[in-house]
Amino acid sequence: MLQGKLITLDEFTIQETRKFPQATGELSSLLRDIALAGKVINNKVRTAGLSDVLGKQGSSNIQGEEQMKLDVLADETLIHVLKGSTDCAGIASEENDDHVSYEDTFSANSKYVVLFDPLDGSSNIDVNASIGTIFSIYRRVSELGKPCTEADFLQAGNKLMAAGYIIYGSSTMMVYATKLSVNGFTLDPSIGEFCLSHPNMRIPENGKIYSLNQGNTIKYSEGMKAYLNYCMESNKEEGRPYSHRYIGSMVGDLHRTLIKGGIFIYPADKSSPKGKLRLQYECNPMTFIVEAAGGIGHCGYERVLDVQPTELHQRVPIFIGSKNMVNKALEFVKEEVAAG
Ligand code: AHM
Ligand code: MG
Repeated sequence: MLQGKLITLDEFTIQETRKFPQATGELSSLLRDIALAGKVINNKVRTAGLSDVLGKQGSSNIQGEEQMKLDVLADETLIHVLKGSTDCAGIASEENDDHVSYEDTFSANSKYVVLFDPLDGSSNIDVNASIGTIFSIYRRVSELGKPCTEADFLQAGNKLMAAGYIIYGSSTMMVYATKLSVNGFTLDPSIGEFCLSHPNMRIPENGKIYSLNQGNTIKYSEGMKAYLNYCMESNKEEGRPYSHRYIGSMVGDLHRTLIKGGIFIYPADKSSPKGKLRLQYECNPMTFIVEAAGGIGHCGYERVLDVQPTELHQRVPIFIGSKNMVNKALEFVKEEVAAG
């Protein structure tokens, strides 16, 4: 905060835009629309126990995963708000089979597309634990004035313009990153605005927490098992074992990792040889944020942001977090990854 004065998300993005004389303000305007959708979703999440929005929807998404009612509500909210935006040519969502192209004149002339996981950590919805919305913004590669195409959504993460998440935790926060910086804004419910609370976030180079679904150990590779052993027992460098923390909500686990340092892993295993988490909706945006804050996101064989997507709902393994911890974990798995 500047001299105790509240800086809203809008004020902040406008100030940032002014640093670039050629900037048009479209990105700021798009962020405002995403923040609006976040506030609407937040409202549904905060009162979920009082309205009929807990529980299963009774349908499955493209990946065969059971949808929760709030997954669907959050998805519909983002699609609706971004359709009304003057700066979004189309969207792709973890919950939908294909991308959606907005075909009105404003949208067709918009230069950005947005990808999102509307409500990540769905298994936590009914137990009131942290969940989140993850978003990515790319400059489209298709011709302006025409509907956007699938190619706009199959860009590598290293082409991202901005990415962020909204965490519905003990407070609601929006964290968003450009290549230049990562900043966190806490929702002040009394004025309905996200206000700058965590300027210029940097992830510690080391941490003391590892985060993964340890119940899957039996399915892990030998390298992964050896790394787990390192975390639990033979971690002499720290003089004590690391602590294990796993919410099972990537946004919640990575928000903690960003602030306190640590490593979050969702590796490939025997039943999910490509890992579980989605490249475009989860791994790319979270890696973009973590790398802009000084950390690393890696698949074990390639930097996450350099993976060229070939399909919308592609999955990749991920090792992400504090630089030194991720590099250490990669030492354990790199030989078997190289051997295929
Ligand atoms: P979702 O997008 O359907 O909620 O799934 C993604 C979530 C991540 O937030 C979390 O890291 C992971 O799935 C947890 O999976 P698991 O229950 O296999 O540990
Ligand atoms: Mg998800």
